[in-house]
Amino acid sequence: MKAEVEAASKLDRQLLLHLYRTLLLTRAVEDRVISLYRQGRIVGGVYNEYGMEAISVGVGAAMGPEDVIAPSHRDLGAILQRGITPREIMSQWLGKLTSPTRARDGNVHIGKLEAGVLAFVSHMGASTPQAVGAALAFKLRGERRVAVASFGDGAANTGYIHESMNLAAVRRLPVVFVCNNNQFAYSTPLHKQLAIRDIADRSAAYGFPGQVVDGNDVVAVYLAAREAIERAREGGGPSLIECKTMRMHGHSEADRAEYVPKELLEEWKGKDPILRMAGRLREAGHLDDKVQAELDAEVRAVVDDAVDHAEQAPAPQGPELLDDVYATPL
Ligand SMILES: Cc1ncc(C[n+]2csc(CCOP(=O)(O)OP(=O)(O)O)c2C)c(N)n1
Repeated sequence: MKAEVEAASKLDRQLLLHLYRTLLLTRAVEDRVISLYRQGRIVGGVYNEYGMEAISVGVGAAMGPEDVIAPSHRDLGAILQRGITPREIMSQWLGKLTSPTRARDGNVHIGKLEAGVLAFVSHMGASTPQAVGAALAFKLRGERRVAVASFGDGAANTGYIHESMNLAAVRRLPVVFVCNNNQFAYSTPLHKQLAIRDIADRSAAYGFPGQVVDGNDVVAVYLAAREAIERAREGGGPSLIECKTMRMHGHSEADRAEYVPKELLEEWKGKDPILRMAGRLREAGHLDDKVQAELDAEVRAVVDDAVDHAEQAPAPQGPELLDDVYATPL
């Protein structure tokens, strides 16, 4: 805890409270999505980053306004900070026309180019070449922009990601690879998918820096991401950040995850990123009961508003299905 407080003291109160509020908002949005799903109001699978929020929140906060992210299915904290609103997120889950995909999907396949969010590709690993492609374009155009590629420990073992890392290294591209290592790829535990301890070690084989970060410590993630993003922006090339964490829910909300040892979940419950950040903020004198109550009320109001908005938003009628599928003939 002492080291955490010291690291946090390097950041100003406003930024620390922004990180904390975004952690709270991310969890509140996802809690509501889960309850809507359990009420049968969401069709399809529900995936979330419960207990892993520090990764997407820390990375999202470190990105610049012109940067882009190719997110994974557990990156809501970053997506919210790119300016995709809770209203749009709820519209997406409820399959409404006000969602970024305009009701073409009621799931995590969210993307909005204007916000720098490349649409999530369902095939594990396949989003990463998109980030590398964006980074190549930034470099060729001489733009000081950075692409972030975010993926899980399972996706890390796909060919896509190896090829992406190699190309990024050879061309010294402004891309930051962020791996959320939550110890399971669906039901496959780490020891059945990796023969090494740290995925971060692979970066040395490609020729760029890699580091392991405590993925439940939002300040540690933020500081590592900020350093990597700035290095990339200054022409220093790619890097890999492996954030160690634990998937606290099932792979999706339909998965009871009975294959995960109960003791492991108990152990990680004590490392909850929101409770940890709250403790640190209180210790530094930035948070008390009053500020906490204000934040809770504000976040609840934002989520209530998002659900009301999405419920009242128009649903697709059918003809919209062909919008954006065919080019308009000249
Ligand atoms: C190529 C491919 N194989 C399998 C799947 C089905 N699938 C979706 S998510 C997932 C687990 C991914 O694990 P990981 O990359 O560690 O991410 P996590 O879900 O743990 O965040 C699987 C097997 C898929 N979408 N794409």
